[in-house]
Amino acid sequence: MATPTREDKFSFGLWTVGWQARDLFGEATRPVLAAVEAVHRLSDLGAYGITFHDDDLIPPGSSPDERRRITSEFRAALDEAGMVVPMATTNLFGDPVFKDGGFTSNDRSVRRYAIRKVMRNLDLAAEFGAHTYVFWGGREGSEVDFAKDVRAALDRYREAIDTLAQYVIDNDYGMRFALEPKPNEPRGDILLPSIGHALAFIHELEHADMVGINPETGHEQMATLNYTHGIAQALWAGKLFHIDLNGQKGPRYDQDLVFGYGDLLQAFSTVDLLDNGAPGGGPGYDGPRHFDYPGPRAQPADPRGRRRLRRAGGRPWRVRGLRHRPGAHAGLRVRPGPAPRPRAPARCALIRRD
Ligand code: GLT
Ligand code: MN
Ligand code: MN
Repeated sequence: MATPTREDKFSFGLWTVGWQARDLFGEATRPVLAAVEAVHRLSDLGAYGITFHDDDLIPPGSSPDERRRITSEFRAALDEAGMVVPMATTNLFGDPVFKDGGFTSNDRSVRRYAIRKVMRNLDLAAEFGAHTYVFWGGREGSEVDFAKDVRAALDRYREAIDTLAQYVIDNDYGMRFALEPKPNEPRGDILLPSIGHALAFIHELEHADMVGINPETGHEQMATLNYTHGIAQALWAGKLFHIDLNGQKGPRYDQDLVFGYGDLLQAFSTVDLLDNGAPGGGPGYDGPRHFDYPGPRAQPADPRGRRRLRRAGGRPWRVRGLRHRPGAHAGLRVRPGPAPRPRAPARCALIRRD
């Protein structure tokens, strides 16, 4: 097995190694991991860096004194372990205020707050020497298409990134931005869902030269895209500024599972299926088929019964030594049913088979 060394330049998010193994269905199953301890343990394992969201390092609501204490302890741990902070990012998703997004919230005051929150953490990131700043817009999106004007949202997204890029330039922080695409989770649909969308967006920015992307394996796979091709395209565009590597399964901070195309349309098509036999009327469907399986007991036991059955056009059931004839399969008689008509959903579900 390959053993990582500092030269490999692996870094880990405080929110990933410090994740308390809590999912939607249960409470935390791991103890809190202090940031200082994470620094030392990662260093022992051969990592070269550690990264954080503002709120991972400094709990929201901390006083200025607490903030100073936390940052100075973190600084001391980094120096002692010889670790660096190559990247930092902002939590624009945890607080309920961001339920409709940060930069693209429909509420102007939330958009302003989001920009201010990033600026504050840019100051801290610069203090720790970060050269990359990641933007993962997990809440920038919508649950239903009517909830957000996507063109207005993209304008606002662009305005936020332009403003923050200018802030970095004005303060001479020498940082580059990396946008991290993801198609869904936690929003039903997230803006900039793929590497390609993000590249197109960057093209429209005022300081496009200082903005690239931070693609994550699982995120492209969620959209059933080829991650390697995406990375190749990012390289080709000269925009691979950072990269998140991870698998999709196993205990981890987020799920990143490949969900079905689960939107409202499927709810409508399911209702149509139950009401009308198939979504949209089912053009190629020639009606339901009923399978009658009387089972061995239903066979007339005596020869007279069998003869009666033959006269009526039926044939004795043969389960062993299968006798094939059109429309019959091993003990199953198949006959075409009537054309589909609307039925009560419960009945449909129980008796109709195709
Ligand atoms: C979240 C997301 C990650 C991002 C993080 C950065 S948070 O887990 O799915 O891939 O890198 O904000
Ligand atoms: Mn990521
Ligand atoms: Mn992820």
